[in-house]
Order: sequence, then C-alpha cells, then structure tokens
Amino acid sequence: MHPLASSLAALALGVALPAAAQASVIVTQPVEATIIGAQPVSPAFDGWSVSGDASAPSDNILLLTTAFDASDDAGGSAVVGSGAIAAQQPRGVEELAGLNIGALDTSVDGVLHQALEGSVASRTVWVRAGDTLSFRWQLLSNEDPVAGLPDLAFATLGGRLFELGTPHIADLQGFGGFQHGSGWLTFTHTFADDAGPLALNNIELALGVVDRGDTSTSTALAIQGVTVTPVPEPATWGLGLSGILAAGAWGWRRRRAHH
Ligand SMILES: [Ca+2]
Ligand SMILES: [Ca+2]
Repeated sequence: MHPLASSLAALALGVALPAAAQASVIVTQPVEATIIGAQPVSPAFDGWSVSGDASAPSDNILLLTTAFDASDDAGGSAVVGSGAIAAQQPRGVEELAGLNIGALDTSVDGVLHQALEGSVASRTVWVRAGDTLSFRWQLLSNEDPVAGLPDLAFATLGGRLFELGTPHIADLQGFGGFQHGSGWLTFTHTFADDAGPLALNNIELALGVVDRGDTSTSTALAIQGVTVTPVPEPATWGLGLSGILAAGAWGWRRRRAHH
C-alpha cells in the first residue's frame, strides 16, 4: 500500500472508532501488524484451542466446518477433521465461544433455526486500548445461497458476538469441497479505551461456524492472517498527519502548475 494510503487508513480508523468498539468490514490491510501466534497459521494451530472439525487446506488457512461425518454431505463430502461438536448443551459450541446457549439461534420468517453443531477455535490475545484486531475470512458452504438454511460463521471477543455471515453471502465459487464461497473479506475491530489508557487486557477471541436448522449440508469458515495492529503512538500520528497535509499541498501545487 502507498504510504499515504496507509496513513489515511490509520487516520480513518482512529477517527471513526475510538468512541465505541465497532466492527467494520474494510479491504485495507493493517500496517505494522503483529501476527498473533504461529505465522502462517499452522496445521497444528499453534496457540489455538480447537474444538470440532478443523483443518488447514493450505499453509496459511485455518478451516472450521459444520461437518460431523461424511453423511453431512453425501456424495460430496466436505468432512476434513474429527467431526463437529454439538450446540445447545454445556461445553458445546456456544459456551466454547463465550456465549450463552441459544445465542447463535435465529428466526427467519417466524421459523426458529437453532444452532445444532459446529466448530470453534479460540485463543487469548493481549491488546491495548486502541489496538486493532483484524483477520481475513471467507464463508464456504454447500447450502444454496438463496434457499439454503441460515448456517452462521461468527467471531466473539470476550463473549461479545460478531455475526460474520450466512450462506446467503456465498455467491461466488467455493473451494476445499465447498460449492459456494463469499470471497475473502476482512474483519477489523478496534478495542475501545474503556479499561483506562495504555491498559493491557487479555481477551478471549473465538472463531466459529454452526449448522442452523438441521445438521446436514455443511458450511465452513476459512481464516487467514489474524493480526493485532498496535495503537499508533502520538509521534507517529503527528508525522502521519503532516505527511497527509504535505501531500495534499503538493498535489494542489501540481494541479495548479498543470493548468
Ligand atoms: Ca447446514
Ligand atoms: Ca453438520
């Protein structure tokens, strides 16, 4: 990324997000990122606790699925690991993600679709107020994007749920045995300054996917590049801002000279 674009991205994050923690989907990559844990995410998921069906289809992709066994996708198995775990029970999907049982359920047109089984990967991350967590993710599914059940890919931070998406967003070609994919998207979250300035906090990050409505026809959550970008130091902010102003003035002079 061009240095100016990086500064603008950092500035936009800093201006837009400090008042309250917010999630947003942006396409910029973090600058000066610190990779959490193993880089790339290894098949051993170093530093992660993984429950359910998980694998690494390449060196840097962690794949979680809703597949319990091959019967989940008869004729086109997407089973890749040891089998999904149940929801709606103690030590099930919800509790492993720091959620209450029922928190992953949904209703569509008055019909309740309960979370039934899935997979979770979690780890503790150390962050300072103002730091930004980001990762790339893709929802993969054999559910029909229009008529399929509303399986859910999600993240939680300290027990707070961020719904990433359902198979309805998977209208592109999938991979890894899945017919449909959402394409790669970026999740970012800047931690609010609600624990005191410069305070360090350990917070539980969980990533997961669940079948909802029934246990067949698998969905998956693919994850890449989980990073924490440190909060910009005041000196860096000054440089970034003056750099933007200088570039703006340069561009103005250049346009004037051109005319
Ligand atoms: Ca399903
Ligand atoms: Ca399943």
